[in-house]
Amino acid sequence: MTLAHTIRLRAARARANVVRMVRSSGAGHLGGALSCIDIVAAIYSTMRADPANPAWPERDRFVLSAGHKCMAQYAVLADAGYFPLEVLDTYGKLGSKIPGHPDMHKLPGIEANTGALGHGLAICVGMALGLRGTRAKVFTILGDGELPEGSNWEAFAAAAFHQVDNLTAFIDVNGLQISGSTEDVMDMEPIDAKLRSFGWDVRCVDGHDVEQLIEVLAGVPFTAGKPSAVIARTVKSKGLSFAEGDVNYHYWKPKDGELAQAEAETQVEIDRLERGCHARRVA
Ligand SMILES: Cc1ncc(C[n+]2csc(CCOP(=O)(O)OP(=O)(O)O)c2C)c(N)n1
Ligand SMILES: [Mg+2]
Repeated sequence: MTLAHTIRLRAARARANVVRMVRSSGAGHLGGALSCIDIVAAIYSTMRADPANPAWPERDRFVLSAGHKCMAQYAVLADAGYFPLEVLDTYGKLGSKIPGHPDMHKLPGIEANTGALGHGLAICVGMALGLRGTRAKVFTILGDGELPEGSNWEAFAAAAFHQVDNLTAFIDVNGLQISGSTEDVMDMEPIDAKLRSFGWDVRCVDGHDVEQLIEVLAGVPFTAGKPSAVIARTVKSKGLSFAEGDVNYHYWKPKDGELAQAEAETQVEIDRLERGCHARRVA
C-alpha cells in the first residue's frame, strides 16, 4: 500500500471514529475536527513517534493548538494504536481520558493542554527551542478563527527571530469560525503574506489532498533557519454531505437520522478505499 493510500484510509477510519465519539457523547466539535483530520492523519503517519512508547525522548511532537478539534486527534491516535478503540466511547464522559479539550495529564500522546485558543504555537516555539540540536521536529495546527488571538503573533515573531526551523505550523483555513465566516468575524487574509512578513517560509496546499500534504511534510524545513507554515485550504465538516461548509455544524448535536447517515457515509468511504487496496493487491 502506498503512503498516500495508508493516510487516506487512516483518515477515513478516523472520520468514522469521530462519529462514534459523537454517538457516545451526544455532541461534539464536529466541523473543525473534520476539516483538519486529513492533516492530522498525514502528520501522525509520517512523524517519528512510537505509539507503544509515547514518551520516547527523541519523538517528534504534535500539539493541536486549536484544541476544540481534538476529536480528530483522538480518532487518529486510536487508529495509530495509542489506546484501545473502546476508549472512544468514553468521549465527553466524567473521568474520560479523552475530554472535550486535550489533557496531557490524562492521555499519553497528548503533548500540551489546549482549548483556550492562541496558546499552542507559543508552547511549540518553546518545545522547538528546547529540542534544537536533536532530530526531533515540532508540528502544530491552528484554526483560521484562532489567528486573531494576539499571542499567536508574538509566537510567530519569536520563532522567526530565534530561527526555529524545526517547527511547522499548519493553518486550517476552513473559512469559518464559531459564529460565522472568518471574513465577517475577523478577516486575517492575506495569511500567507502576513506570515512571510513575520519571517516564516510558507506553502499553500489543499488540506484534503494527501499527496500535497505528504510533499510539504517531507520538505520541512522549507528553508534552513526559518520556521515553516502550511496554509491548508479545507472544508469544515468535510466528509459528511449534510454538514460540509455549514457553520451550524461547528458543534454538532445530531438531529434525527443524522448519526445513522454519518455512520453510513463514513463507512462507504472506508469500503471504497479498502476495495482500492484489494484491487491493487489482485492486480
Ligand atoms: C481564547 C478562546 N476564545 C474563544 C474560544 C471559543 N471558541 C472555541 S472554537 C472557536 C472558533 C475557532 O475557529 P477556528 O480556529 O477557525 O476553528 P474551526 O473552524 O476549525 O472550528 C472559538 C471562538 C476559545 N476556545 N478560546
Ligand atoms: Mg475555522
